Amino acid sequence: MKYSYACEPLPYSFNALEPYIDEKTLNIHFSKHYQGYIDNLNRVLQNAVDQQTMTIDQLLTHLRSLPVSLQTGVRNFGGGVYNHALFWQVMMPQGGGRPSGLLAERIEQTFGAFDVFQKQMSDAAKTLFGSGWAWLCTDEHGSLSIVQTHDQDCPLTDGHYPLMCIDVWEHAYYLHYQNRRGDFVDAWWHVANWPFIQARYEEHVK
Ligand code: MN3
Repeated sequence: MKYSYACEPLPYSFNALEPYIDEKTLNIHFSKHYQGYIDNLNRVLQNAVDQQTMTIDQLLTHLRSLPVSLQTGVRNFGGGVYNHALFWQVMMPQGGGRPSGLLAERIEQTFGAFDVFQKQMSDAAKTLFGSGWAWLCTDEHGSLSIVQTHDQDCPLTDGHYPLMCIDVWEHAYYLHYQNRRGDFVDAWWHVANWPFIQARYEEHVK
């Protein structure tokens, strides 16, 4: 993804993730919140000719080397664009279950068992104070780690490559789950897109 940014179509319909994520929430999340991050990032970069040729990955990876006047805008809105673009992809209708292949092996090696990983990732999402994200990340060696970020901060900025993420801003769940973030996180696993996440891992480590 690169300037000028555009809202690519969601790969499923707004009601496709029900009952786990309701149609109204997904519609507003995508059409209003995500579109807002895109519009704001375009505005931040409208006169930044050098940064317009960088990909969103490059902008976030090299955030601290950008002109100071751009850093807050790219951090908040660029993070919002990248994080959500990944979030839409790590979910699918009739998702859930467990990963297989190399990622499954690595999860078992790292965490002991899939269930242990799932519990730790869920805990990261449930315990994050305020607004932010829980992530499964990897690095250049293929090591796995669970990471929390606040607001729209992106793991790329701290050298982690994100494989999957759970958005725990209230806008991701409040209409349906109200204050019950834990119920949303537990339900989220039913829409996990393991084929995509596995392929992303294998692509990164090859
Ligand atoms: Mn969100």
